[in-house]
Amino acid sequence: MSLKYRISPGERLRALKQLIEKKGFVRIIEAHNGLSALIGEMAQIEQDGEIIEYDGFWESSLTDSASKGIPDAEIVGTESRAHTIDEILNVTSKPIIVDGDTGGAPAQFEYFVKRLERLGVSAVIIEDKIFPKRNSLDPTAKQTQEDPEKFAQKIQRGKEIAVTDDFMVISRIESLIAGAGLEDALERAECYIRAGVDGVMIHSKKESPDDILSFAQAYNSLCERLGRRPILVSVPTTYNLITDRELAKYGFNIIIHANHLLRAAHKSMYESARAILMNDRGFEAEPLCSSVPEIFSTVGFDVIKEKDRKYLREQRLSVIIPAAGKDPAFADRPKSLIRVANKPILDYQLENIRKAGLRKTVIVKGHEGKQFDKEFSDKNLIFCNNDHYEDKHSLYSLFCAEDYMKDGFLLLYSDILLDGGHLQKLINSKGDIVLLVDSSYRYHKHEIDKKLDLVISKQQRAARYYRSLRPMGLVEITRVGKKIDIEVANYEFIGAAYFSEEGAQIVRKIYQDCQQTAVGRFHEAESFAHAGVTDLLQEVIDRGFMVHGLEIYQGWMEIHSRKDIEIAEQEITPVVG
Ligand code: SPV
Ligand code: MG
Repeated sequence: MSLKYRISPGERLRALKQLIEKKGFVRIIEAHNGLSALIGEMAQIEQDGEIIEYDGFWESSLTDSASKGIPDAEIVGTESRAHTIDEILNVTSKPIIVDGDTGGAPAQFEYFVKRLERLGVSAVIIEDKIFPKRNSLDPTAKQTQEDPEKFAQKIQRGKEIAVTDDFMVISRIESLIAGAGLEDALERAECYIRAGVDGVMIHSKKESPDDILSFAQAYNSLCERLGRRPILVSVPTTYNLITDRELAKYGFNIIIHANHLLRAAHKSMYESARAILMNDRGFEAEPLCSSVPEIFSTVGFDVIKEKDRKYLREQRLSVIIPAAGKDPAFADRPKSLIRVANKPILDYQLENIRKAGLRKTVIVKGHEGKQFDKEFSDKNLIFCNNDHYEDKHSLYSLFCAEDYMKDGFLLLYSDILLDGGHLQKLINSKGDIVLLVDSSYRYHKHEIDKKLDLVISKQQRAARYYRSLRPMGLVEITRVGKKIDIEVANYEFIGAAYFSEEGAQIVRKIYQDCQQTAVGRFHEAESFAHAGVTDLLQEVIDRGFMVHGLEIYQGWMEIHSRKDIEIAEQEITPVVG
């Protein structure tokens, strides 16, 4: 899902300070490449009804080097480190703290600070050792500390380069690692605080947290004396029995789990590699590995596939507008060409169809069909003729465009104006036959001057017209038609419906079947030949197929009278916006 996590560099940079202020302490997980960072971004547990996750990343020198097969001794250069940092930033949204090793020479550190801040990194931690440092967890490596005054100067130079107050330069005190003791650590802390550092990391490789807890207590007193308390950072790799919350109680504000994802990967990789050799096949290694679909899902391959499908579907999907009928109120033209604010309704519809990403529009013409040729001959539309518009009804008209239904279609009545977003939601809804239904028909209809297409849903939701945070949802439809009692209905079908490839196949098959077999009344129609679209939909439901309703309660209007036109003209901006 790597495309999902997006944030501007500035916003991400600020987030670390904000989180510390809000929560008191933050939990940070190591990342050494895009994949480990995605795992750190997504990892979540629920505990006592609370979601717990990591607050950000530690771009570790140990794990960045190790993942390249190189020792942690300032051998991997700045360019390579910047590349890893960028890889992590590229796929995540949480703040990042970079392990700056010794920071190199002061001038190198200045350039590094400039670069990190520009990228959106929130903090850099540099350790008070002499270049080239050796990893602090090695029990036998020689650890040489830098002169504190010289180190303080490097901190100052870094601080001067940062352009925002949000970017933090944190000093890492190595006195406990180098065996110089608590006193030395505290003296250095004072020196670095006076130099303007934003935080102090106290490191230890002991299994007991006693030393760093003593430091934390003395640090709090020191800061009280100095009148400023830079945040305090701990890396509990070796003293790992103490919990993050306990460390926070001692005053630690940033707790870094510095190498676990790399060590976990290393172990599984090693064991899997051996398991294949030992068994001469991959089967035994499987339990040690994530599945390929899990990897696909983490990196967002499934999202790409879904988008490919969506765009392909949108390209192939036809919009069918049956516009053959004659409306007595506007007898001189097809309904599509009724003008609202000087523009035919069809123009508004085409604009929304385009916004929804759909390409193919099919118009079924009949009454005064020639008028389309004058106005719409150059608009890349497909026309079908309904020569029986005077004696047949909407179902027949729709099926005049049957040739364009195969890849799925969107049915749009010719006399409705609606918000483009509704079409987009309709074609993205997760149903095969989905009608756009309005839950506010009882309140909104200015004059109920025609029989409405009403809908009863399985889920009995009260009709509503008020605003609600409840997301637009799909409801299952049990009845649809004009003869439903308005008091019993839950919705009005507004005249826009989506049929997926499968949905289109279902309605076509049932239509063809009914053509052969239907006798006498057909639902609300006197015969199948005179059926409306809703009669076929009821037949689909009665045959056991699922028809859904996607609820809306505003952002559309039906044009039936001159009064409707007046209302639409007053509201035209929000209606088509
Ligand atoms: C790192 O993760 O690279 C660190 C922490 O600097 S430690 O390895 O404990 O020194
Ligand atoms: Mg390091």
